[in-house]
Amino acid sequence: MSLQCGIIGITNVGKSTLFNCMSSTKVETTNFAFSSNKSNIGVINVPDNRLYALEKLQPTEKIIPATVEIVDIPGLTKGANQGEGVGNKFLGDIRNTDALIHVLRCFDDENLSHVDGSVDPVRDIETIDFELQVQDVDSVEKKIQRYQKLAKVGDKDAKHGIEVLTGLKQHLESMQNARDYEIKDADKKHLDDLFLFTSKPIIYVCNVDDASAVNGNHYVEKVKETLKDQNTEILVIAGKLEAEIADLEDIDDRNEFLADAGLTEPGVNKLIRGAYSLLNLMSFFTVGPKEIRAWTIKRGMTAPQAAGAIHSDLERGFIRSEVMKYDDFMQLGSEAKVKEAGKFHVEGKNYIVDDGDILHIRFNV
Ligand SMILES: Nc1nc2c(ncn2[C@@H]2O[C@H](COP(=O)(O)OP(=O)(O)OP(=O)(O)O)[C@@H](O)[C@H]2O)c(=O)[nH]1
Ligand SMILES: [Mg+2]
Repeated sequence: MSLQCGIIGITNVGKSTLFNCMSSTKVETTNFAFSSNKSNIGVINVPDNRLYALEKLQPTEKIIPATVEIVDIPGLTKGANQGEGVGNKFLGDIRNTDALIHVLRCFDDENLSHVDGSVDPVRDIETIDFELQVQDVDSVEKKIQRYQKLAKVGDKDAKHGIEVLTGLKQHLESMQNARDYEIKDADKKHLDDLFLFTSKPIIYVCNVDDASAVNGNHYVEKVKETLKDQNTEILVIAGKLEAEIADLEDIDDRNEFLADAGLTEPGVNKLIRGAYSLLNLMSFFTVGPKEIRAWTIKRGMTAPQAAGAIHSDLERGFIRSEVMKYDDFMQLGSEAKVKEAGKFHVEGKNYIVDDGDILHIRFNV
């Protein structure tokens, strides 16, 4: 399942720094604007404490977490839509992603200049949004033109499509994002093939100074105020601090460092889980003495489709799936106890898998 979440933002706001906290492949971070000149993909483990809790009940040889692909994309700048900075080239990389993490500089640092002269995350949101909205208006206009040709020869669906898209165009031109455009489900088909930038689900990350890791700062307050009516999540992460923590080899050192900063887990863990869920992904588990493993599926997938995530043979030859809920297993302590309590289920082809289900697939090929 290669869905990707892209990290976007102005140059020098800490995108690569955050990427490095998540990924074991490291990329260069520098003080220079536009230091990244290509996008980098990281296959990143999704932190899930349930795997370690399961291991306490079922000792195992190895634990294999789910993964998610995150792409570190070089910074955009004003005029990217006209080829300014390194911008244009990377709009294509953003287009290819399925969800976005928008990093905002919310820290002061005299030694690190901001390309637009001052630290102002609200202006930065507007700058990036504008670049993406301009692209989206362009896509929408092109589709309206195609519909106009069809409407001329009497296509009613196209006529209605023009109304929907014209509304969307006005919405974009008033500097709003497609994801906040209210639209009937039946009308979504007019937008679906456009892959608009501003309709991608998004998380904002306020990259703050160490002291603001827990409670944020005045920049974060402004960001929250600006985004209050938008359909999005906002995370506060102290990027530089987290990079130092991620560099520590020893787990006890890391925990001590985190505790000193007032954190119970790295902020990037929340970010990775957020990206996973933004992509509409979730995990089911297989549990045994050889391995305990989290498998990735899209929300709403059936048991045979989930079986297919393990191996295509399991989907093809699917007979049934034995299902235990994670919470039942943890509470009751063993498969036998789950059975005794009548909570062990045998499910067929139409079963929709839940996040955290422990599955055993029966198949025959
Ligand atoms: N003080 C401070 N500096 C930071 C923080 N996060 C990143 N930096 C510094 O900011 C500079 C730029 O960071 P990068 O991660 O390379 O920025 P980027 O957003 O990837 O930049 P481009 O790739 O050029 O778009 C580096 O010198 C980082 O050490 C932070 O939270 N606080
Ligand atoms: Mg970078």
